[in-house]
Amino acid sequence: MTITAVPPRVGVVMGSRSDWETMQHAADYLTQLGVPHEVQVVSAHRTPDLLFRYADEAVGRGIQVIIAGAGGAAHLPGMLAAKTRLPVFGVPVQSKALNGMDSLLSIAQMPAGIPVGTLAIGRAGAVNAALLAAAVLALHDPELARALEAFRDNQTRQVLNHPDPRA
Ligand code: RP5
Repeated sequence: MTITAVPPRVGVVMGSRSDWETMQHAADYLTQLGVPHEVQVVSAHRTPDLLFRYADEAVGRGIQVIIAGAGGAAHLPGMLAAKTRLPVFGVPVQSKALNGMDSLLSIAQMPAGIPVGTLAIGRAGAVNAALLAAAVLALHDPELARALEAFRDNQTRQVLNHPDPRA
């Protein structure tokens, strides 16, 4: 039997291996929802040519959404967005020096014309980037839409079934 690898629909990229601790949460949620994705370190500063190549080739390889995490002077999401028409969701990684405020402002403050959808700093942003990417893909994917609805129903049930915070 031939096993055919499912081509990735979401690209999860990050500026450094050190971002993985945060970005693994995006990959985990995509896996939970059954969204085929790839994970790669692409640094705007250390590997600018790779960044350009990744952005240039993404559409042709079938990538539909890019999630990009970076910290500090976080150029990666904005530069990717400048080079591809794909939706780019930026995750500000919590930096040591400024607690991620630098990352947040670097990613959020894009000049008009090149949008980056900016999420919260850290784990919440990584999780929500995955959920937002899934929501975009679910517009034309009924199976994924059902998976997303089931995830949300389950999340609601968890809260309603455990109302006492001490228990
Ligand atoms: C950014 O610099 C990366 O996204 C990372 O958050 C930060 C620090 O990178 P390392 O020095 O840990 O590789 O480009």
